[in-house]
Amino acid sequence: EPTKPVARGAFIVVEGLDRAGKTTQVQKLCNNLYADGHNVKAIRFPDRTSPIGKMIDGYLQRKTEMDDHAIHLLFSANRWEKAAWIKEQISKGYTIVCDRYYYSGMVYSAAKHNPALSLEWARTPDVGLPRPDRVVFLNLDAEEAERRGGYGQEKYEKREMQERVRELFLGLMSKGEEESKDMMLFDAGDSAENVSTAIWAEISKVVGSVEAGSWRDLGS
Ligand code: Z5A
Repeated sequence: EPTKPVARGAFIVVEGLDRAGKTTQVQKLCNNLYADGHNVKAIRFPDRTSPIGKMIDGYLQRKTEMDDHAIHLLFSANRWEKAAWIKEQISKGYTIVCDRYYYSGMVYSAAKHNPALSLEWARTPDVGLPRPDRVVFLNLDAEEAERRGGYGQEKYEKREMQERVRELFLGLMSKGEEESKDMMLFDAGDSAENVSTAIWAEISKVVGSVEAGSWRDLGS
């Protein structure tokens, strides 16, 4: 159980392209939060361990084919199966740091250029999920991403797809809706240490406000 009484924990999402350093930064942020005395838990989407997650994993590894809408709904279901747990942990005072969320869900599906699958359609199944207190968006150009070890073998790991995803992410930030208000852009091309310092400067304030009860309610 958490050690110090707080209004609630914060819900922080880290988003970005393949190789932008999400895993690296989630780890560093959790370490900083922990060292600063906060109760913290890290999660990631897709969560490949659940039955739905295993279907997603098979698709990403090109072992199975799926209709674009069907796989989109599985990614969303994979978040819904964790939603009650996220709320419960936050209400107990744990700050959750989450590697990818519905922002990835929207932009990766919309980047497929399937005319029957718009960004608006892609948002719909995730409506009602816990809204993050802050979304850290790690911005990196495609060339730099490629320099970081090249793309792997998974479904979306191609340059053209990554460039469309990046444009759609940046588009989300300028839409003036809920998503854009929550997102904050960080230059992921800097050293991992500098990126981590910049993220900490912002997120430590957010978590402090949330714990003190002076942030909005979760989900509102
Ligand atoms: N997807 C979707 O379509 N719909 C959804 O709803 C969701 C996801 C949730 C799998 O995601 C795919 O699912 C993904 C989106 C789609 N497809 N793509 N592309 P995933 O999260 O499981 O996998 P990933 O995005 O490919 O994660 P990753 O490869 O582990 O990337 P990362 O976490 O951003 O990077 P990293 O592991 O921290 O760092 C990558 C390398 O760069 C590593 O060698 C580091 O040491 C290095 N690195 C990190 N930071 C730096 C800096 N600052 N400088 C230099 N080098 C660095």
